[in-house]
Amino acid sequence: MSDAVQTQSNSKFNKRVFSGIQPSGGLTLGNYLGAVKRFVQMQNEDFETIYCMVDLHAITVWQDPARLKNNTRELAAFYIASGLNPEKSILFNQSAVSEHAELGWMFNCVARMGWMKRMTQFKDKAGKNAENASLGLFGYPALMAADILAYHATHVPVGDDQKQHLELTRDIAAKFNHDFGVDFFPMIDPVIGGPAARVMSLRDGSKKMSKSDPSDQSRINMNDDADTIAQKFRKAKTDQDALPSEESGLENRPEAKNLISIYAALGDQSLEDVLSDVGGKQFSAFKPMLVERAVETLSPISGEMNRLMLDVSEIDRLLKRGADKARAIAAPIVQKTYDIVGLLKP
Ligand code: AQP
Repeated sequence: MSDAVQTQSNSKFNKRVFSGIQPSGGLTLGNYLGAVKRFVQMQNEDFETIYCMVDLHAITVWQDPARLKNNTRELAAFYIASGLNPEKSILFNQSAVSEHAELGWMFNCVARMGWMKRMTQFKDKAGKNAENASLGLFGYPALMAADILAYHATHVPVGDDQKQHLELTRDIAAKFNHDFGVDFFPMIDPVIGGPAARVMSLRDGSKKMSKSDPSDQSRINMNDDADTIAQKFRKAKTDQDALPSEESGLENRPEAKNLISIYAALGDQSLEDVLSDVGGKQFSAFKPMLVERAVETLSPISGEMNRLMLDVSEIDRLLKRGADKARAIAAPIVQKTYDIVGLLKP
């Protein structure tokens, strides 16, 4: 679809942001820099913002039930501790608003098998055992499209790994609008970019930092203490050379690029600015600077998360209020979708 058509099609929609994170246990610096930091920025700009704990996505792989509940509350605490304000943003868990699952089903009937088969995340997550993966994991991107489009959201901030899923969301919206002859769902704008769009593993600069990586040394967890953060960065894989003064000098140096990118993102700097400061330094001099910046940012967040987790009934209360607000937006949109599709729903 051309940009002109896209703008015209979206002009009737309010500027509304939707995004989410799975409460599948363990939050990483990748989730913070790639997603939540941007969630906070957009909350403080000219957008209506809706942020979700996508628990229905989490159960596409096995979750221990008691832990899932705890992880959902912990993710809510992470959002709030990172700067999301429940008075400004709508914060809630996905399963509390049944419109997600309802629209997800309708989108299962719009999305094509061939589209789903091309999703690299399914291939990565299912691995060699795809026959044994859940049907939910395969259909995940259709539910993700429903999460976004149930709110007629226009902007979706995510890490780079979600780009393909957002393209599929646009495909689903376009096919739905075309098949039913309507201009009902917006063509979303992915909000991806900046130095931390893809934070890489500390052990292997070609792999994404991920909460499910078997090596805890590969990631900074949001609840790591200062000593652990220092020890992980000290041991992070690097090369022998000094840091370059220009971005072109980071080519074919994925580990160096990753550490510089993390440092830049933590300090809201561009790669260029950072390199003009640290170019020529050895890693032994740069890593302590990185540790200091990381601890300065992460320690207050993890301290506040721990404090919030002392009162889970307050978190539950906030989530319920968020779900009520979310439902008030999604319900009429999903009701109208039933009508467009021809389903009788009084
Ligand atoms: N390494 C990363 N760099 C940048 N952004 C990242 N995100 C995750 N990892 C990175 C972004 O965080 C948001 C929520 O991700 P998620 O937890 O719902 O799912 P995920 O992308 O599958 O994250 P993980 O850590 O890789 O989980 P597992 O290990 O369970 O698969 C998204 O916006 C994502 O881009």
